[in-house]
Amino acid sequence: MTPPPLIILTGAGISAESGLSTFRDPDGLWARHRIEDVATPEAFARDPARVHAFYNARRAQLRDPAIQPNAAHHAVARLVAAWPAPALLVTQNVDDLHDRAMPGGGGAPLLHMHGELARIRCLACGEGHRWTQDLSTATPCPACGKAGGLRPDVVWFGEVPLGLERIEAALEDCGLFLSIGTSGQVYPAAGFVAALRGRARTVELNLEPSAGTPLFDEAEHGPATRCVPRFVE
Ligand code: BJW
Repeated sequence: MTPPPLIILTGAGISAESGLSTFRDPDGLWARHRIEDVATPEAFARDPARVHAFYNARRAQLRDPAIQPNAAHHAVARLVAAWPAPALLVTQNVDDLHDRAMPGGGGAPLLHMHGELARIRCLACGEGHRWTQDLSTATPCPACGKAGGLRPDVVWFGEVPLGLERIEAALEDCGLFLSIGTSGQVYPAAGFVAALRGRARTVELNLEPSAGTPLFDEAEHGPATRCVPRFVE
C-alpha cells in the first residue's frame, strides 16, 4: 500500500536537546521575558532596541558552534527525504536546525511558519533579506538604504503565520500527521490535529503530555532524541 501524504509539525522541544530554550517550560524564554515586551508588533513599535536585543542574543546563540542539529532533526530529515508520498515539514521554530539537517539545506519540503532568525524584513520597502548578524535601530536596509525600518522576519502574536495556504492544502490531503516537541498552546498550529480528526493518523511525540494530547490517536512521551529516531526507524 502506498504511504499517505505526511505532515510533520515541530516546535521548540525538538531543539531543546541541541541547547536552545523552549518558550513555556519552567526555564523557557517566557519565564525570562514578557511576551508583551518582545513578541508583539506593539512591543517593537514601542521599544525596537529591546526587541532587537532579544533577537540578537538568540541569533548569536545559533552562531555558537556547540548548537547543532540533534538526532531528532536528523531522523526527521531522513523520514522526509525517504517518504514516497508528498511530505511537508512545518516548523514553528525560527532556528535553522532543520535546515542544517536536511540535504540541500531545507528548501521546498520545509516551511518556517513563524519565520526565521536568519531573515530580516524592511518595513519601509517590504524587502526580505538573509541576515545572521546583530541588528540595531541604525542598521540600513540593504535594498532601500533606509535606517530604522528593519525588523526580525519572525511572526509575533497577532500576526498572520507564513505559508498558511500551502499548509491548508497539505492538511486537506494529509494521511499521517506527526507533532513533535510542541506544547499545543499557540494557534493556528495547535488546531491542526483537530482539523485532521477522523481523516488522518495523528501521532504526538513530546517530552510530556501537551494541551492537545487527548486529540491525538497515539502519543509517545519522552525526549525527542529518543522518541523521534525510534518512531522513524
Ligand atoms: C520536549 C523536549 C525534548 C521540551 N523533547 N519535547 C489573544 C490575542 C492575540 C492573539 C490571540 C489571542 N488569543 C488567541 C490568539 C491567537 C494567538 C495564540 O495562539 N495565542 C495563544 C497563546 C492563546 N496566535 C497568534 O497570534 C498567531 N497568529 C494568528 O493567530 O493569526 C491570526 C490568523 C490565523 C490564521 C489565519 C488568519 C489569521 C501567531 C502566533 C505567533 C507565535 N510566535 C512565537 C514567537 C516566534 C518568534 C520567536 O521565536 O521569538 O512562536 S510565540 C512561540 O510559541 C513561538 C513558537 O513557535 C510558539 C509555539 O511554542 P512551542 O514551539 O510549542 O514551544 P513551547 O515552549 O510552548 O513547548 C515546547 C514543548 O516541547 C513542551 O510541550 C515541552 O514539554 C516539550 N519539550 N523539551 C521533546 N527534549
